[in-house]
Amino acid sequence: MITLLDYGAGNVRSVINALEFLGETVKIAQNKDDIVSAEKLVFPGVGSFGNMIKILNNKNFVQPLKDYLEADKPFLGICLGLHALFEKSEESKEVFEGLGFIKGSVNRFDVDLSVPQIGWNGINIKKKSGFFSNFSGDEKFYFVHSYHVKPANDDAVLTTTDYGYEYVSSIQKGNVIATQFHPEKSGENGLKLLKNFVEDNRSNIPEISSGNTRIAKRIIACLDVRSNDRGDLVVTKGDQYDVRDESDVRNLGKPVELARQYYVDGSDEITFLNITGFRDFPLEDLPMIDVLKKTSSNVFVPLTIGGGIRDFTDKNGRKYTALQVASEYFRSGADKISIGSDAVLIVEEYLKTGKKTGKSSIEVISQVYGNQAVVISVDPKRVYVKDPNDTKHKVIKTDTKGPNDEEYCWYQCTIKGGREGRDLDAVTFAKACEDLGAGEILLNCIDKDGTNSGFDCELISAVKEAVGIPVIASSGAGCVEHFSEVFEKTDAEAALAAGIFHRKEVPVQSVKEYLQDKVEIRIK
Ligand code: 1PR
Repeated sequence: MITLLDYGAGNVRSVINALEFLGETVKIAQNKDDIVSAEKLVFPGVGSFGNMIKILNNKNFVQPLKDYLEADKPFLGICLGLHALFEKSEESKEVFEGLGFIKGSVNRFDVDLSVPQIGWNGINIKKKSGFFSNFSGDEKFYFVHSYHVKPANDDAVLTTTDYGYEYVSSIQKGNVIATQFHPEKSGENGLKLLKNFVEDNRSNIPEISSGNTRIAKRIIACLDVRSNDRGDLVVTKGDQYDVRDESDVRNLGKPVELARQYYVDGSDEITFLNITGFRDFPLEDLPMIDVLKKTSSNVFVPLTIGGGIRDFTDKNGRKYTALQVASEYFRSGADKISIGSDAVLIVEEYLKTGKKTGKSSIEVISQVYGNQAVVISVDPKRVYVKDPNDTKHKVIKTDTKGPNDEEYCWYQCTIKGGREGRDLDAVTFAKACEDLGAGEILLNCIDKDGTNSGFDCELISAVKEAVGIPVIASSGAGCVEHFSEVFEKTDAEAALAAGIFHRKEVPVQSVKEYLQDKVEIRIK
């Protein structure tokens, strides 16, 4: 039996799913006695350090946790569960004391790279440990964080990882282990790691290693989901956002089955977009929540879900907040939520007033769940102009001229699935979203969607240069070469595709095989 410490924020569902998948029984610690009597304790965490310590204090968990750690009983901390072991963190403005089990602090990344670090990175093993039984040390694990631990000495350092510089990515002190990366989201290797912890394996222990680790470019399969005319939830795919054939909505498969397939094929993440979410209300769309629950029970890479995340008043006058919708998604197994239309309206208001209200969905959800959990999905389309002075928007000089030989264009944000263009350009928009607390941009492009003609590298470069958070390039992938092109021509951290995967024209494995000796990627 594993006892799981759920302090009430973030996606503990993923950890429970992974442990149950391994055949374990998981008990949630409800009170301090559950911690005292635990045989093996897992402390997963997402969110912010200050919020976590506050909750641990309110629940009177701090002393029992300290006693548990001092007794050297088996403990696995994940992400914030690692940070909690240290004395303090730069993340909280107020001074909160951590558990102080390890001397040192938690510091923000001070790098010239995108922060948060999101993606699959490697490890250098600094201590021989049964935790890595049957590993070679070359594997990659899933990281998502803006802060990392800085122990006062090397005694407990189990692994290090490079992201701009070398930092500590896991620690071990006796039976207490904690990782910055997420085993529960690290595919088969992550499951193997959890198994080593659960079974206390100590065979085939890898040697101490050194070198530089590198973060992988991510390949993401995206499933646009909606109901067809018969009411079945299907994965669909449009051409420039038009998902209908003469008869019905295009049906390219079942969401849960396809997601599992892409996981097995090596997709680094899975994204679900409820493409009619702007019209319907997700909490009334229980099938979508069911899709998430079922998928997260056997897909162990990060899951993002978007569509309909906004404040909403139903026909009976009952009000729901965007945070409630997002929380339901997180509880059902999502690791990140993505906001589309609502983000455009929020940014318009923010640019008009120059003030953050602290109440928008982007701000509220990132405060509670951390900015790494908030993706902004934007649907821009090109507006061509003859002369840059013809518009107040940021223009680029383009190699793809407009219908009247225009050499300049700007990228107009749209809402409601591309149906409504707004007076806002995608570059300004992305920057404002970052200011408001978003952790990542999912950059679609209506002109390219479903065309198989390659990504819009001009758009991607323009947005990437404007923001310091990761950018996922999306729309237009038609062959394996398009993925190497987007990574060569732009600094995008990830590339997302839909149609070529659903139509089985190019499987995920082929993309990975092709990229293998060209860019850093994760091989399963
Ligand atoms: O506005 O918060 O409710 O969110 C709605 C979400 O649904 C947004 O993220 C929006 O991008 C998405 N969406 C709305 N309508 C459509 C549509 O297609 N009619 N799909 C839609 C967006 C675009 C991509 C697609 C890539 C790759 N899909 O995600 O998967 O373009 O396609 P490709 O590789 O086949 O070219 P809200």
